[in-house]
Amino acid sequence: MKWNKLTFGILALAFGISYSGWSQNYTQEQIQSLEQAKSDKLQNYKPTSVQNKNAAPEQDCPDAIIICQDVYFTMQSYMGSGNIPNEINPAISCLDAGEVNNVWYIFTAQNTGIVNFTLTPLNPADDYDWAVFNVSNATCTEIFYNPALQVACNFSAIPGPTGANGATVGNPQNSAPINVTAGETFVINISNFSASQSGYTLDFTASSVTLYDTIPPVAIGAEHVCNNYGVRITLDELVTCSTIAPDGSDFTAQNTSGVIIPVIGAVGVGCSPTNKFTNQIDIVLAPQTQVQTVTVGLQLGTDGNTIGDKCLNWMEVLNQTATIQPKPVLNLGDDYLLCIFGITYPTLDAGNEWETYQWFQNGVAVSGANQSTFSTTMSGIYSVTTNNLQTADPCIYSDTVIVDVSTDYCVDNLPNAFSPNGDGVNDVYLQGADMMIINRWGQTLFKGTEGWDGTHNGMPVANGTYYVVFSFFNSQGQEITIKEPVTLIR
Ligand SMILES: [Ca+2]
Ligand SMILES: [Ca+2]
Ligand SMILES: [Ca+2]
Ligand SMILES: [Ca+2]
Repeated sequence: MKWNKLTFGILALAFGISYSGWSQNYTQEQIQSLEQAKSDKLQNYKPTSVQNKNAAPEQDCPDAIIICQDVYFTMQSYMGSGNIPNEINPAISCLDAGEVNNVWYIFTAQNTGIVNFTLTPLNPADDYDWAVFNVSNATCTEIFYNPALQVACNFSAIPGPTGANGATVGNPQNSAPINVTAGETFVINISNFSASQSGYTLDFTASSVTLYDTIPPVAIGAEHVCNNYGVRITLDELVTCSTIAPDGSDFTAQNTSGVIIPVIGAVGVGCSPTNKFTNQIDIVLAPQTQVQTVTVGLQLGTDGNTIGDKCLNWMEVLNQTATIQPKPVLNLGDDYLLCIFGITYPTLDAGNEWETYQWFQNGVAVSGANQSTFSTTMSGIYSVTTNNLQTADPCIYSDTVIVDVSTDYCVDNLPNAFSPNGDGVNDVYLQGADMMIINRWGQTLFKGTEGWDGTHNGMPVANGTYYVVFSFFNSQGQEITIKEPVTLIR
């Protein structure tokens, strides 16, 4: 039912509603005048929704205030429509102005019964409106498109208390209480059409159902986890990611011999800036080299709490056991920092105990490089990804090594002279180095790795200054050319 001037007038005519006894003692004429004034004002609201810069997160349905108590009181009401300014569609909601100076609440009925609430403005002259949407099987986004989600709504212009409280006789600003089934989830949009900054009280105490959780979370399982090496616990409900201390200090671990195993971190599985709740936590342990049965326990974390559910009911006990596997070690060794003179590129070795291999060069998978070793042919950043699928706990491991080439890595200076006179001393220049020899006019006299014997096309070249040129790629993929003088003296 959409309480606007027209429907109110029709109902008043049809049922001969008496207006005496209304909370604010408005006459029928005053009510009709108020509804008309709101209807007129509405014209100026379109387009109604305004995005405000410093919006509170709860002004958007996905970050609705989770109802965890019976009464909410705020001294200041909300302005604007949040960061998502158009969540309510005036065409399908009774909220004809869409989102206006609004805030969202969310609750899940803990049992079946009736939700009864009243919103009382601090300023009795304020006109608040509201709508309730069933999002048990819908996302916030669907509210805009699916009219079936709205289960109750009130847009009356009559100021003062409003709600789903059953005070409906002659009171267009009130609606019938809402029947809910255990487990159903609803969002409530509270909108201050008056745009005052005065706050309100939102009171659910007359409800016959509990709108919020009062029971601490309980762990219902634990297993070894590989990627965040340690123990993954599963909880009986969603917990708040921000109550999980990243340093793992909410948890303890010890093996069956009573040996304490250091907890070095904790990760909420799936937690992200947009996903604030999880029912699984990885308790990250210091790497172990033996199969062990580990019992994880709970303690007060460095964050000052344990683990809290959505209403911050705090976990009280944790006593879960899991058998953990040794943590495999994948190690490609130290970086290879190669002198440009006489380069021998390394063969990288991941070890042969893994199930599969994939080698990467500068972040790009090398096609067909699926063996335990990989022969590099140039500078770069090399990595390998392996897994240990042969165990019961599949996990992916990777390691990275840098192969870099530079004059910086050369112990000795480049020889700057040689004497190819056949005396067996210093007759060949830089044997083994991949280089080019040019003369002062840029003509190439030699190219190769076998060293230069001071000839060109089989003929000895004259004494004098020549240049050795090295060309290579560094680990950043940049082509580097180095040209140094060499004096030939026979
Ligand atoms: Ca919004
Ligand atoms: Ca109202
Ligand atoms: Ca709970
Ligand atoms: Ca904590």
